[in-house]
Amino acid sequence: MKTIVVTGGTGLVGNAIRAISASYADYEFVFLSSKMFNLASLEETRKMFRTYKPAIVIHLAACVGGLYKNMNNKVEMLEKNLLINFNVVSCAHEFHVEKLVACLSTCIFPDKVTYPIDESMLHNGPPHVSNDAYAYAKRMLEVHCSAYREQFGDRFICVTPTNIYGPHDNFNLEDAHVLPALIHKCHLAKQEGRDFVIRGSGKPLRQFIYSEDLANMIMRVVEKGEDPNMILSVPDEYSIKQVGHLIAASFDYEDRIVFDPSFADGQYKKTVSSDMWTTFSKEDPISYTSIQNGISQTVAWFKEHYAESRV
Ligand code: NAP
Ligand code: GFB
Repeated sequence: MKTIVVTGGTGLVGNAIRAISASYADYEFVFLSSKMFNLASLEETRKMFRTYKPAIVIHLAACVGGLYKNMNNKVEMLEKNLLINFNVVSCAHEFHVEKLVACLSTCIFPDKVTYPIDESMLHNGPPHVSNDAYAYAKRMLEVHCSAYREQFGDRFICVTPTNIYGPHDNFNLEDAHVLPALIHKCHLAKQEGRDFVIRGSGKPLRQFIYSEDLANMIMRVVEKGEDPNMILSVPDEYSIKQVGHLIAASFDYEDRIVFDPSFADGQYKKTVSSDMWTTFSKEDPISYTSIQNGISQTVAWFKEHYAESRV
């Protein structure tokens, strides 16, 4: 039986892979946390590879956050991610890993671009200024994987998800991505009978993928994918305002929804194409969870796990 090590196994995406792992009986899964091994340390990363000798690595571990965490912590977003990625990729080669699937993000594509964005456009210009530190660290991860592929023939490939949401997310009001942040805010507004405040204009557009759908897509790529990089997204795009109203509906919140333009909007949109995935999965396409369904499942999880979740 082959061992799959999932770095970042205790996060939003890691827990989604754990939730579906029982249906992949040919593999033994190991889900890592930073408390088990700090992958920003080369020594600890080597120790991890020596301990598990993985055949396959799904590399999710990263310093992650929403727009405001990215804008206010650029040094940490750059340095931690450069260190973690350098250690994992170089050790994957040193320990003869058969396949590495590393995770990028659609926010790393150029800001000035023709839409929809596709995989070939990755290095065609600077990313949006709000997350450039994180974006360049992720671009170097793609370059690093590509260098090992070209020089040694290693099967090191990348996937590029769009905005992800679901159970086990980070719901911290400052650091979270928009969807979990608004779920937390609406919960508090409902409890305390206050306005539900959405930051910015509410106009920007995003594509949101439910974590468990993404987990199934990543496992497909682990089993059958060989493309250097593949975007993993959903066709539909929603404004922040629309998402705010869907969340309010999930809480039966009927009071005032207000927008605070004193906060940044970030990138207006980063619309991506799913053509490569559609071709790759045409024999057995996956069905996506609707955003209404995904939000209500995430709200239900949040209410049940509020005490122990990241808030
Ligand atoms: P997350 O919920 O914040 O989880 C991050 C994971 O990385 C946790 O398991 C954490 O371990 C681990 N980690 C952080 N620093 C580490 C270190 N120094 N050493 C070892 N492990 C460390 O992140 P996520 O949202 O699941 O993101 C997973 C991947 O998807 C990331 O590569 C991210 O860039 C990418 N992505 C995310 C989104 C999104 O919307 N969330 C969108 C596109 C791409 P602890 O639990 O111990 O802290
Ligand atoms: O998910 P998010 O934080 O990041 O979404 P990005 C930001 C959008 O949501 C902006 C609006 O237009 C914000 O104005 N928004 C409204 C809020 N209220 C809130 C709130 O309370 N919290 C947050 N966070 N946003 C990220 C990148 O970009 O995309 C990351 O910075 C990562 O690196 C992630 O790649 C997937 O979608 O703008």
